[in-house]
Amino acid sequence: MSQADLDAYRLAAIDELESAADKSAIDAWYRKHLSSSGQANQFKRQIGKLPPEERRGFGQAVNEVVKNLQDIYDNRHKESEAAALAQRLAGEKVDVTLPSRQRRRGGLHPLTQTLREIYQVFLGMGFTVYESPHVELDYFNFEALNMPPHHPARDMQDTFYVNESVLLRTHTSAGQIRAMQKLGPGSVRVILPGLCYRNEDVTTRSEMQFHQVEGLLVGPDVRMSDLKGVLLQFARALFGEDQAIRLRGSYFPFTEPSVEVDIRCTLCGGEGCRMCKYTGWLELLGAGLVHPTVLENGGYDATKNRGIAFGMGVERIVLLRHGIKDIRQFFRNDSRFLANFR
Ligand code: FA5
Repeated sequence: MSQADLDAYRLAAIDELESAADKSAIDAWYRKHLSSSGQANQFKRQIGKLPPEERRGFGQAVNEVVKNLQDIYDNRHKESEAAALAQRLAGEKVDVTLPSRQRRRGGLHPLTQTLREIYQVFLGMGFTVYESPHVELDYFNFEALNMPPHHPARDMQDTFYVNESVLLRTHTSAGQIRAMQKLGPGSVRVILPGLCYRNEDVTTRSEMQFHQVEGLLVGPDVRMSDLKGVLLQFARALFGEDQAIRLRGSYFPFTEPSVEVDIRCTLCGGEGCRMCKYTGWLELLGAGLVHPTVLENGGYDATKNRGIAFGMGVERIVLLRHGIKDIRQFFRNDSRFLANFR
């Protein structure tokens, strides 16, 4: 092993390092030459085999070669790290002058907005929300509500039947008996919201599917004045503090007495206009004292308990609140219509 071999090795190793194209080639070069089992270290092992007078000079020469290669490697390694970083940053370049992309904001459907307000009003009066099935038994939708088979009042609600005993609920009153049976005497103060279905012609005021919110309050001391108080507070919360309501006698098989509840016309303030057909009043909902038969079907002793119940159509309320003329807009999903309510 001579000085000349050492020089030749050094130059070849430097050439090899310069032609290493990327980080992994540089790492491989390091393992081949400078690691403990690398070629440069093998020269050190040769030193002991030389005649004693040559050892020192050759040892120094080997050390210089190893140091020289290590320095060149360190530089090359730093360069390759810097190049990799520069390449990564180039890929992440952000053009801060680009105009931002327009985001299209969504919003709550007007029905959802009003439904949530209705929940808030009744939650504030101590009611809780009770949900009941859309696909319902004839028993809960009609029979338990004092409408046995062939009762003429069934014709008031054109019904989608699934089979003889199963139907799509025509009103949220179908949940009344379920709530009474589930919650037990003394604790029924619930609203029952949700979609109802009727096999009706679709017009500007009627849909085949629409939302109702039912209210039901049962207890030993419940009376008609509670109904009036709850509904007056509700009307004022939704339609303004100076709202008035009016109760008119009506008929539902599941309430006795039954009433229709009107609010003062929101357009003319009661003067009379086309919207209220010059009566000064707009129909809001149906209500009454729960019929004793219905209380008994719900598991209550009708001699000791009374109940108030009401049921409102949410679409009609939203029509009134926003002056919308056509109920069909709600399910058409026209974003131009919906954008008005963001
Ligand atoms: C009922 O459904 C009774 N269950 C309400 C009730 C509950 C009375 C508790 C007494 C005690 P009615 O069929 O009138 O009643 O419907 C109530 C409301 O639902 C209507 O005032 C109306 O706002 C809404 N509604 C009824 N049919 C439709 C329809 N096809 N499209 C949109 N809304 C409707």
